[in-house]
Amino acid sequence: MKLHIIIGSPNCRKVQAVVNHLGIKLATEYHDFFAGELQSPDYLSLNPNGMVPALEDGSFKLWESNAITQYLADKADNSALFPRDPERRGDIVRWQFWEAAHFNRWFGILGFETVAKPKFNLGTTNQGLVETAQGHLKRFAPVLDRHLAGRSHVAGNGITIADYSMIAVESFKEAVPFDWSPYPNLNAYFERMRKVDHWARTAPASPADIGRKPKAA
Ligand SMILES: N[C@@H](CCC(=O)N[C@@H](CS)C(=O)NCC(=O)O)C(=O)O
Repeated sequence: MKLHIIIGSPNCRKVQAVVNHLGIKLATEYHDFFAGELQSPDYLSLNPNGMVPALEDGSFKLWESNAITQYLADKADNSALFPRDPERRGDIVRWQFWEAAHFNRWFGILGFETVAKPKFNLGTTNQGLVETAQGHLKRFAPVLDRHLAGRSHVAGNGITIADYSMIAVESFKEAVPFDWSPYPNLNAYFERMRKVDHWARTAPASPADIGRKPKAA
């Protein structure tokens, strides 16, 4: 199997963390975002969206990070990370859809507009979009905060693929213009999860590596 990523990408990090957790050995192909490699005809034939992550397993090509986490956990037959029981599975899938459609959608946009754009010279921050993202995050953060009251993890009592999905944008949390102080359960959860070794190991060694190929590659 081969996983296509860019260094530091939140959606790649969630898949890399699952790979670490499962102990799977797979090849990793790094792409240079800034050199436009995700728009090359070769890469677009793998993922027509021109986005990472993407997985190749023989002739099977899979994109969408949450689908990849599910596929890898099932392939490794890891029923702790992604149980077969329909109720537990439904719970996990529900939170993966929720993070992608709501929470991390807007958290990610806020991070991109206010942190990534200025840092990597990717254009002018769209202030209207920033305000829209802040508004949506203010709606969805309390949902996660209330859900996490008295819980250690998003679904069930142990870590699942839903947790790695939920914390995908973790590295932007303190940098975005958003008041997280009303959400103590959410904050404590992020503090716990960011220390999980399988996750922590996916962080770029240096900010200068983000979006670029590793020096030795
Ligand atoms: N829904 C997709 C989103 C993937 C995504 O947004 N990837 C970003 C990196 S985190 C990307 O490739 N961006 C490149 C671009 O938008 O041109 C997934 O979960 O895989």
